[in-house]
Amino acid sequence: MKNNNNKISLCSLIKLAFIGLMTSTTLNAKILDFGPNVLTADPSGHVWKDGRMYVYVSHDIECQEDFHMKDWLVYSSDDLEQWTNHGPFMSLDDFSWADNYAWAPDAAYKNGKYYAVLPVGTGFKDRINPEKSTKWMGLGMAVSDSPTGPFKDAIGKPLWTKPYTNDPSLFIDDDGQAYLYFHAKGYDYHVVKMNDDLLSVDGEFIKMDMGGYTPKMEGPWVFKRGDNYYFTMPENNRVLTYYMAKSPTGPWEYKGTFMDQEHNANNHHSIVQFKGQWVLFYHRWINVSGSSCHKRQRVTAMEPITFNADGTINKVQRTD
Ligand code: FUB
Repeated sequence: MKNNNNKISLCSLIKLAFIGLMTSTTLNAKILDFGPNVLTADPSGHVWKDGRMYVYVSHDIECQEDFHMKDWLVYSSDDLEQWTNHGPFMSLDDFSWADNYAWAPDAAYKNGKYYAVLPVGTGFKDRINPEKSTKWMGLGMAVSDSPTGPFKDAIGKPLWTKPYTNDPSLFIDDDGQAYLYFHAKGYDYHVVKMNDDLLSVDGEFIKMDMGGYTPKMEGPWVFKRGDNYYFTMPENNRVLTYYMAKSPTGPWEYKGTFMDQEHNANNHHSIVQFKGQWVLFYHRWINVSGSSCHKRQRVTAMEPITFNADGTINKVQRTD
């Protein structure tokens, strides 16, 4: 009996050491060098079947007064050190029904095709007199044979027109079922199932049980690790917080903050596993060297992210 116990504890120790090795932090946290004066935000990281990391980003304009962006960029890497610039994978010109607000992209791979879900809009947001605003946003669905494009607007119209929607997160579960989470005033914390073609929705919006806590948010990101599902978000658009659940539609249990806010400015992130290491992509607001702009601008950054034995996320400190 004693011997058996000893064996078990030795086994456990070896297992723990192995898990420790598997989860050890080798990633260098950094601001990603996407080339001189390239300003990017809202990173959506994905590892596709070739094993490379692809990061789809919004493309900020130098010293922009508002978020009137025009196109999206994609970068890829085999080591998270050297990044290949694949250029814009789509722009507003590719949508006949939208002419502004090329905002936070997401992407998915299904049935041999790559999909991009892209928030775009029309009209004007009057920040001084909001009642005069005419701005509207919806989700475009684009498809390509390659992860880097060219992508084509696959339905020639928004996925839906009401509610006004942006910041999509497209999650595909192990059984192939796709779920679309998004930011939409009055519809945050809803999810909709996608049909197998990823170009149409299957059923109604599902209002999720968030355990009674539904603060203002945008930019949700959903992922799965082991048998835990994570619904993560910039709470109040700034602090990265999360919920956990045993199903992609909840019920969700709020777990708190994993990254504090910086400069009282928005954040937008994604979390993805790459070669055994979990990675947090997010954006920072910094004074960009070589730029003539005298205010902080957005750049994509990454940090390693680690988990406790119970699946909870350890708090991430921004690396200077
Ligand atoms: O980049 C435009 C908007 O700013 C995004 O959609 C939000 O998540 C925020 O990052």
